[in-house]
Amino acid sequence: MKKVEIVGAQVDLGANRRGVNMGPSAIRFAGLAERIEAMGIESRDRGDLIPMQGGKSLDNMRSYEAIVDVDKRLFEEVLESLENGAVPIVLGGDHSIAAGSVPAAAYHYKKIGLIWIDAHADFNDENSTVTGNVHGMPLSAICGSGPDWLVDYGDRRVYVDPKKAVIVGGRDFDPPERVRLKEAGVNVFNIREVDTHGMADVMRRAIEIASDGTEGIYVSFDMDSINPQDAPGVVTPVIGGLTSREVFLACEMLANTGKIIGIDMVEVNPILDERNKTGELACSLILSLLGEMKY
Ligand SMILES: [Mn+2]
Repeated sequence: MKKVEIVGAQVDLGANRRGVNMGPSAIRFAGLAERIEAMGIESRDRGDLIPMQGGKSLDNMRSYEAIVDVDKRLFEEVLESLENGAVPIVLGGDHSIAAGSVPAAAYHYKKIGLIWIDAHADFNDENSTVTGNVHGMPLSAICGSGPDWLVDYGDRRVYVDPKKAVIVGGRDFDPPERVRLKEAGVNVFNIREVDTHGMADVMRRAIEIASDGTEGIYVSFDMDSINPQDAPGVVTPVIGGLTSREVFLACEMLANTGKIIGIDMVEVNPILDERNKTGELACSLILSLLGEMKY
């Protein structure tokens, strides 16, 4: 990897707890740019996107107008980075921002693999959602299962083939999500697969699926995939998560493929964090995805 471009998305409207809009600062404070430069990778910071004030809301799609607006701007930022020949690194923000970043990569490369490391499936639409929180919908929208208004890029809309999308570390899916995931054909390696077969085996299979017939792999990393003891600063913590060593291994294996075309690092909530522990871990995982090796 020769060149990266960092963009922050200060979005916390997709979740029901505020504060995750400060995630980009927390990850930058952990020394992101300095450590990338130390690896000899050229980096440029494109700054942060800030959501509009107000905007329309519905019970089953909270703050949808502001979220769609910021995702449209993020789409353009990510697309420009890709056109510059860089790997975009998107700092969230809640996971609703992936509906801006991933479709830009799908439009640019046409056929992409997607690895979604997350405790949740984020595979609801406006009918199946219980909470109305848009951060529970992006993967579904990206894969063409709706809500379509979340990925409305006109003639530039390219869905990710759900058969090339892989969820790793899932452990808190809503019952309707399980049905919808199956119908769509998304690949799921839940936490039990990791327990039973180990992260190395799970990632080998996940990478195989996401690389097969694609131009590269987009990695969308939700920090709530990790055990709350290691990553307490997240919006929706779920006990019994991946260990920090397991996620480092996943990132190192992804780096080794040389196929990473874009990265989201989302759901870091500094208000709920302990001395920026989660921000620092998120920063180190990005470095790991870029190929940093300290042993
Ligand atoms: Mn998520």
